[in-house]
Amino acid sequence: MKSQHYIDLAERYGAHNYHPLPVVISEAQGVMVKDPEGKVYYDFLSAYSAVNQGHRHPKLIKAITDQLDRCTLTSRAFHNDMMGPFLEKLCHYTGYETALPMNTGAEAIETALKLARRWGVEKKGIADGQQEIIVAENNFHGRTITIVSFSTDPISRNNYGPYTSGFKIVPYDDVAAIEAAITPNTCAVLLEPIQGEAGVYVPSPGYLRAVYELCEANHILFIADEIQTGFCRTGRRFACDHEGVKPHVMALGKALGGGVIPVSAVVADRAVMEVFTPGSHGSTFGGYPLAMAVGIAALEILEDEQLDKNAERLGHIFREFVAAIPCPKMVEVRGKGLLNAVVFEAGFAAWDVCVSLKEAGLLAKQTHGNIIRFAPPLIITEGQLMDGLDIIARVFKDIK
Ligand code: IF1
Repeated sequence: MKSQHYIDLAERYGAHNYHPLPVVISEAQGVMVKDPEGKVYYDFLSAYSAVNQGHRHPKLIKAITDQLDRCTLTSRAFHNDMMGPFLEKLCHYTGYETALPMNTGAEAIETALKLARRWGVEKKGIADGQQEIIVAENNFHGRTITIVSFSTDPISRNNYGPYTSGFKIVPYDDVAAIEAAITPNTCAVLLEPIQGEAGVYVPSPGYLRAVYELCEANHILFIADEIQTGFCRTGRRFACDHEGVKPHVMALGKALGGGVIPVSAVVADRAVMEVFTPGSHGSTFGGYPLAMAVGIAALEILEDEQLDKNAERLGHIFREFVAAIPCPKMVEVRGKGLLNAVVFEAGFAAWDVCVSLKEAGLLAKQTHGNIIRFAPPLIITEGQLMDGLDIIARVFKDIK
């Protein structure tokens, strides 16, 4: 058993900071992945939405190999000929005036937080050290000390103190709670437009718009974490588009790297971004040519293949089909586009269902014990989706 060998090695030599499904992936193409024994699976997780374009999209593979042949890393001490074109492309795609490239999602969030705190001092007149940022309960924004400082999940947060201060935590999907938390020192509100880790929790219609308007009225930055929800995942370019909201700042990541390498960014208009001055922020790899080549191709694929439209259309089919499966333990099917979750009764072991799905040829991951998240690559065809849904139906019907 080759797979067991790889699992044993990871267990023996790795830190035990994850509890993965017992499956090993050694090859991948499009919506399919393969284990070392040659068994093929549908990937209905897409590396938590980092593989929206599908595994090893030919355009991405060409872009990265062409760039490998030219130049990989320069640092920001010098200019490179890929960053400008990438920034232009990202600004056009998102509708913002400026962008700042980083690598991982957590770095994009850290960048947005630093941007907001500086803006609070330099544009709003808050005393340095007094800036406050409002965040939501059950948020997930990454793993740095500062980000876990305002997590409400004890598993992510416990025993990492001393924690970074300056954050006010309010219930999600509650505009009045944000309003009540605002003080003259509030510089930003940071939210996921749909809470991913919380179990694909979609807020009430109008919530994002109301929060944005509240921020406008109080001279506060509305920062949207679109790292998971962005780049067509929810059926629009960005989840905030569903409410016609253009946040003051967006943090982006995951699919910006097309599942090839980590590429993240923060976008904002010049009046906000200009608080960053030379030396005040950066990263060795942020904006490196290899990442920029990948980022450009990742955006071109989203546009050329209209993956927002595909996600929107197939998302409806997914939710309608799953909701109709006879399965008494299933409580709710929710989501937007191809970011969906099936909620089972409290206390139900969704892990066991994920193991059964894996045996049947489809990979998905549970969250919070009783919820399974389904998020296939956005290049999935209707035929492939129906195939995956047949597997899901067979497994769900057998749940006792
Ligand atoms: C893990 C979850 C998903 C994110 C949002 C920022 C980041 C993430 C909205 C940070 C990252 C990942 C990280 C991964 C598991 C995963 C996850 F279940 F934990 F919540 F996707 F749903 N904002 N999410 O979802 O981005 O620094 O990782 O690039 O940490 O195990 P990153």
